[in-house]
Amino acid sequence: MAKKTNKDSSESKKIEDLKKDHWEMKDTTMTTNQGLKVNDTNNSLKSGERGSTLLEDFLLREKISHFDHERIPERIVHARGSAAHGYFELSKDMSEFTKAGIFTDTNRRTPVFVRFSTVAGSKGSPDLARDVRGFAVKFYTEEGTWDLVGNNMPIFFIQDAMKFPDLIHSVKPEPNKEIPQAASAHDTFYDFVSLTTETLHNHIWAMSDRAIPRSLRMMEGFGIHTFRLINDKNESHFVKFHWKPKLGVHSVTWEEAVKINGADADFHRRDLWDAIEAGQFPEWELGLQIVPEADEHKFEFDLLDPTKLIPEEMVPVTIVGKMVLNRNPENFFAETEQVAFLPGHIVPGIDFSNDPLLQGRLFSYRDTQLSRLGTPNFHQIPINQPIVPIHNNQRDGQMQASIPKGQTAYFPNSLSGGCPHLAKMSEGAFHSYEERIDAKKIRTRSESFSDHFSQPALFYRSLAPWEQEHVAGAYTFELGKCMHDHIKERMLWLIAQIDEDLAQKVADGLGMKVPNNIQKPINQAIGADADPKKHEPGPKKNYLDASPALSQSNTKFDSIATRQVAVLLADGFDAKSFKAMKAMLEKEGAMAKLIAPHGGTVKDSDKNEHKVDAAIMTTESVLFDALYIPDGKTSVDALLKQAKFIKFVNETFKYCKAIAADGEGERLLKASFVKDHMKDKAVHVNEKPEAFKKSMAQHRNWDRRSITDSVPV
Ligand code: HDE
Repeated sequence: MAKKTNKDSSESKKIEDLKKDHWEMKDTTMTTNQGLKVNDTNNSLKSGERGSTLLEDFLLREKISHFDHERIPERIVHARGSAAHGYFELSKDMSEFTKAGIFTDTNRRTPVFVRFSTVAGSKGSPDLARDVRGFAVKFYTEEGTWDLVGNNMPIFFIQDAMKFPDLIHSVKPEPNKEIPQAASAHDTFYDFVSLTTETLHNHIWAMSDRAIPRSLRMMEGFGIHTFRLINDKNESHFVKFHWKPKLGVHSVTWEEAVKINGADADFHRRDLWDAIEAGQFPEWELGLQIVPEADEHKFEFDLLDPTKLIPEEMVPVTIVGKMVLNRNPENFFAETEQVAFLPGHIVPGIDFSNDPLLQGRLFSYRDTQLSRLGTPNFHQIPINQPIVPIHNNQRDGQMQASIPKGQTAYFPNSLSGGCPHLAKMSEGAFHSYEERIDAKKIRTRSESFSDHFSQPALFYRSLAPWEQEHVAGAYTFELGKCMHDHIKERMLWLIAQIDEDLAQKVADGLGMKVPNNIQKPINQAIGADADPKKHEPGPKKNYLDASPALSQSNTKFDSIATRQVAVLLADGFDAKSFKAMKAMLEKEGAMAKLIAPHGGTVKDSDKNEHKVDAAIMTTESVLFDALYIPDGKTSVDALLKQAKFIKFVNETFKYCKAIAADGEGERLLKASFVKDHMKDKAVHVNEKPEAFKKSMAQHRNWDRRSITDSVPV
């Protein structure tokens, strides 16, 4: 049993640990890396005022040479990321299932560092790519570091680690022309997907709104694989990990995503940073789905197959604690770039399952850090150091940053009194779960992994009509970007195995027919001598009509906290109506952002000055959640003079967001597409701020979507 700890001191342990490595600019004098004081960092040493630069100039050489080596290789996947510090706090003692201190000690706050990422794009790619999001959590526990390296979707594209390079090579830019960047909409990806039917479940999730989150703070996270929990009697239960965001799961539309990428390529990164700086700390609950070992074979799918989820309606998610992110990193490179997550970092009480994807990951992550960070000593980088001391006989290597003392570096020894000595399990040592194994050594895929259509169909059936339309739109867009008809036909045939109506909609959009006697794209994830019939995905099964937990229409709609409201105004806007709206927004934790014809300040009707957050030419409506136009004749007259304000209104309406106007503000609505839709339930003219709040909390008014195609923006 882990020792009980004090909440506040345990939370700050990693922060204190990192402080040892901080340094400040304040009150410092410039020096070289050797501590020599520098008196000119602007001019190189020359032979005469206009003469050649001297090789002797060690100040120039040190500065330029360091700069020359400032970059390290970007991550081969998940290169684009943003991270934050915080803590995890347990609310429910889970010692019945696990001996892990993090799940048994409700007095503890475990420090965490969390990195979110897109998968396919390069480090500088835009945030709103249609992609899976990485959701990697490093828990600095009292028993050593535990990394839960997950994604924002509960399943993965492939079943065996052996396929990972193929998957990633197919989605990355095509190797001859290095196009397209951060996009799956191209031939090689669909060539691979259509020949590898196990990808279809994760693929349909990637076509859903989950792949274009409104915010990193508004997405779920999943450990994906089935893991094990081990209690102090050494009993094992299977477990899946779920992160549930406090603000609910919300997304933008694809058209918005495309525009956001142009207007603010750092949209998600900025949103995470700003929320934390504003004290609006992102928060998730951690839930566990626990399955007793005895129930392993009770499901229609294999628990070891990472392309399958366990519907929450079949095994409920037990909430055991919460995670809060309350501090931005001090330095992007030192922390966010150099952090190294390894699924192989576990602690006593948690263990692996035989999921063949997880097993391969246990190798890959350490391997990749060796070339990315350049040394086996990457655990010594401050962000990667555990909060507990390390003692072993590993020595040397590039960038050894500690100075191990003493004569010995081997075990057993007597010269150092046998130290570091071994720990017993009763002292908290790790001991692998003693799983019984009696099997042939064999290179194959289990036949229990062969059902590839049932869960994509369950997912699609569980979505609300507006979500289904977005999925159809996404397939149509992506396949529309492919050049080869035979690839599109194979995809249409496969989509029809998931849902015929969906396939028909996509085919209509592509101007093609759903093929019915195509040569079946047999599952090719088998060896050359294997019997394809044994691995062919059978027709979809229906073991659950719908799983409401999969639909974003069943998420939380109870808050407008952290939502960004564009307030369109100019000099002379009405102080009273603005004040009432602003008071409501502030009370609810939403942000009013003033957008005016120019930067600087604007004056209200009482001659008070207000700081403008953005001049209209520097911003776009897609960066906001809702729109408000206060009363005031001169203000609205000024807005009407710039067509971009009308575009702003049209676009806000098109993407189904809430709109409010007071008094003269109505004139701007009447000058826009909204004029014929003033009765829309999320358009509020001269109503109480509370009404606007209710519409905003709904995230979008999807009832509007039948008319939005005709909005001309
Ligand atoms: Fe990863 N993955 N992955 N992955 N992955 C990496 O490790 C890999 C997989 C995930 O913010 C790499 O440090 C293989 C599943 C995240 O730093 C690399 C396989 C899941 C991150 C790697 C998978 C993930 C990575 C690249 C198939 C969700 C970013 C850089 C067996 C459960 C972590 C790095 C961060 C990063 C390999 C599949 C999540 C190359 C071989 C499934 C969130 O090691």
